[in-house]
Amino acid sequence: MPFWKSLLNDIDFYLVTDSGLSRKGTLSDIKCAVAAGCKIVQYREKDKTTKEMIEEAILIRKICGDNAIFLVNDRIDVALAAGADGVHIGQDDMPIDAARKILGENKIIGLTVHDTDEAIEAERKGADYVGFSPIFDTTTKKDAGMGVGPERVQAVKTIIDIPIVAIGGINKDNCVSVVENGADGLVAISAIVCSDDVKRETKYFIETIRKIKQNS
Ligand code: 3NM
Repeated sequence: MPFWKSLLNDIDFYLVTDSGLSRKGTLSDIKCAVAAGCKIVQYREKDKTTKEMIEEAILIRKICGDNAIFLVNDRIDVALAAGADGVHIGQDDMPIDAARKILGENKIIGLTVHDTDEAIEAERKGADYVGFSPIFDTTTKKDAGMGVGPERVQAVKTIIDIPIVAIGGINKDNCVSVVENGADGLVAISAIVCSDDVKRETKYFIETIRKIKQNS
């Protein structure tokens, strides 16, 4: 069984990288987040060449080791070249069935969904988890649209069995409501990479999520 199966079923905090927003650099962010206990990292890079991405992804693979799941946003080629554990894809990227053909059964495919119909379809087509978005307004992804609010997580959570992580505008002030509404995990970019202490902020999210889950 791949090491990531148990990590994915016990998900809490999930870091997505952003080299444009990062204060200390993507590799530093990942090192600090993994040291704080982050168990899933998605390398999301829009401005680098394929060669640069593969070189960086190989380093990320080493940092994550068997302690954190390592996914690549969108780029199946980069994921395979670097030995990543899988990919995260959007509704307009390569369809899941095509991605599965390339990646095989032992890699993770996560899909962004915006409503219950897309979530049902994602599960039916074999996604390993869904990223439900955007929960709150965000400036990190310009075309994300308006936040739908944390209450909408409940509707998605009740109709699918695969894990659901929530993304979009999540920060320390609003994260509790998202978990209380049923998110298995929380994803944040700016709340982590814009901070001057990635380790501290990551720990805060992990502990907060765990506490809410324990009490529910
Ligand atoms: N995808 P932050 S929102 C990468 O709605 C991404 O699909 C989104 O960044 C979507 O935590 C988003 O800084 C950015 O708001 C999330």
